[in-house]
Amino acid sequence: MESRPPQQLSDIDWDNWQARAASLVFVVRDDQVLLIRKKRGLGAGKINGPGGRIEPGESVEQCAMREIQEELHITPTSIELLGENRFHFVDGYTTHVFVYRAEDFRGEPTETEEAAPLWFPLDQIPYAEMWEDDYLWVPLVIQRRCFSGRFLFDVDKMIDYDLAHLPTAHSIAKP
Ligand code: 8DG
Repeated sequence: MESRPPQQLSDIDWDNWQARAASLVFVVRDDQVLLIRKKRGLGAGKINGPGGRIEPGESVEQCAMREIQEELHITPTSIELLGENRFHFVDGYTTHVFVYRAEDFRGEPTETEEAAPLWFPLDQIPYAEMWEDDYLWVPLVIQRRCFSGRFLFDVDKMIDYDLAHLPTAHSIAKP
């Protein structure tokens, strides 16, 4: 049976929802955040944190470390899970993004075929050039608060969302 594309979050069967996991890492150091201009993949042209989709056999932390190494040639000294975001696109694409924060790293952020590094002062994060939902939860990453969000997108237009603040990240179930 062909079903109608979802128009709001409540049209989606969240109990049976499945998605490939992905990672995002926000490095926050000296009152600045390290972002990238993404050169290819989903969200190419936008500014985002480094990250990408999980590969078979790796944990979501390994995915986060691999993606930041591939995209910027740096290695965080440690990463802390703060949030999760479930993205559902009306065409049926889904992704479950685990959001990490890092305080420091080894290496020098370097432009690669995938990304160009950009530092921004914490009060000048370029939301107009980021995914439409980011202004809702990136401030929580900066404040080191935990969250869980769900977002419905039509291509790159956000058509519905909810966002819960969490007391800790313990309730976030990783794949
Ligand atoms: P590929 O090699 O398979 O082409 O790509 P990949 O590197 O594995 O994955 P990607 O397509 O680059 O992954 C998409 C990234 O975008 C991933 O880090 C999750 C992130 N992302 C979304 N939606 C949103 C969003 O609404 N806001 C933000 N900030 N990031 C998002 O998928």
